[in-house]
Amino acid sequence: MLSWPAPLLPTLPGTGPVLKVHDTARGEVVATSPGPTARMYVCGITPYDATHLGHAATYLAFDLINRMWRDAGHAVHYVQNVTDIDDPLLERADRDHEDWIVLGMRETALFREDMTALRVLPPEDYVGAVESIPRIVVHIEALLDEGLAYVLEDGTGDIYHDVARAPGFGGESGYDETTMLRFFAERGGDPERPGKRQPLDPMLWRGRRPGEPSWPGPRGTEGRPGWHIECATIALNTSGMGFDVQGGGSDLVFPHHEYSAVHAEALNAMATGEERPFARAYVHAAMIGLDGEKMSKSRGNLVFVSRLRGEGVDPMAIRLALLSGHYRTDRAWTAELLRTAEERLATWRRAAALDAGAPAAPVLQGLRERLAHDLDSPGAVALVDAWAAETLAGPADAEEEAPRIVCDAVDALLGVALGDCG
Ligand code: 5CA
Ligand code: ZN
Repeated sequence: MLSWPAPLLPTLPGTGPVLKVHDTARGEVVATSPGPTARMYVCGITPYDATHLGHAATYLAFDLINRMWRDAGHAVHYVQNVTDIDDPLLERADRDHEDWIVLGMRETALFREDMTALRVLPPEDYVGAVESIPRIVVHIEALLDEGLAYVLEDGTGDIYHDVARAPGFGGESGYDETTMLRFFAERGGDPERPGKRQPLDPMLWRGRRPGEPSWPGPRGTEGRPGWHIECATIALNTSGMGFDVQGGGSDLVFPHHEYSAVHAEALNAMATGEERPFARAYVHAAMIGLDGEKMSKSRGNLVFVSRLRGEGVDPMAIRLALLSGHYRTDRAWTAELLRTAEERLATWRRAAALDAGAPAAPVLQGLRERLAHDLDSPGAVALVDAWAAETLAGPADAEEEAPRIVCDAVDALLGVALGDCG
């Protein structure tokens, strides 16, 4: 699939520090240790509606990781998927008497525009589920051949992964069975379905149903892929095993990331005889809410990035509003949050436009330190606030420096472009 255009990324003096992030599997903040090319896979949208501020917040968190690795001298291979076939897409298209392909293409195009406006660095590989079906089928056939997957004997042609036999199941979320069963039922799983070997077995392939689109499937059947095998396959084919960060919102901790990992680990063990973890760290962004509830398409309590843009809101203010909270804190979107961000952006811009300001080098160093420590963006924002206040208050003194380094640091590390800089 087509990705989106990259924003200019200023090069900063020196090199950034080692990035530490919270890994869900280990339950603690850990140092990332990428090779020359850092590898990241982040779960992309299901394009049946426009990008809301919850999606945006999640992609901004991973954009900070991307920027920090680049600042530390790594190349970054960033992969994101598009779940361009799944139940919600078909249900929405049906409701609106629309072609599901047209719906998906339109919302994906809008997402690209929103990401571009928010200055999110684009993925090197932007990959759809539909275009990946032949590779997904190869993987499901391999699991069937090995006896790790089974066809349900109810005539539907649905295929499941026998997770009880999968090494490492539970390793990503660390949840006990009761918790798993609860989340599985809440988030698209079917623990009660008769004929499964275990309630927690996830669907790999859904046999053809009347009125639903279908593609050639495993062993000459027809149907469409399950959700978790989609991400396992796309990640394996683009990033390989043991990539540095698997990312998404905290609603993906279980079942999605657990099963993506378990599918991929089983496939890798079959192919190589080795047991290796799918990802080196599983990083999850907290949920953005509105009026006390998680912002979600199914609840309909959404604030869309594109609507705010349409109202003339500066995307840099949206970015700043979302980054003024920490990525691991569930938080609410409010009109007040946006107003504060707009004022803050105006203040930063006023300071940056001056010919001289408070010392800049400590701001660069401080931003690097704050962000390296589990993406402390609120701490980073506070540092720039202090610099701007000092600069605007200033009578000139001997220590004054041109704001250029601050502008570049805010742009390269926080992704906030300040425009004309002194
Ligand atoms: N296509 C799948 C992932 S493979 C999916 O979850 N799509 S989504 O459109 O529902 O969500 C896209 C991304 O936004 C996911 O990483 C999800 O965890 C995240 N997300 C969804 N709602 C919120 C929210 N309210 N706050 C923060 N992140 C959210
Ligand atoms: Zn995914």
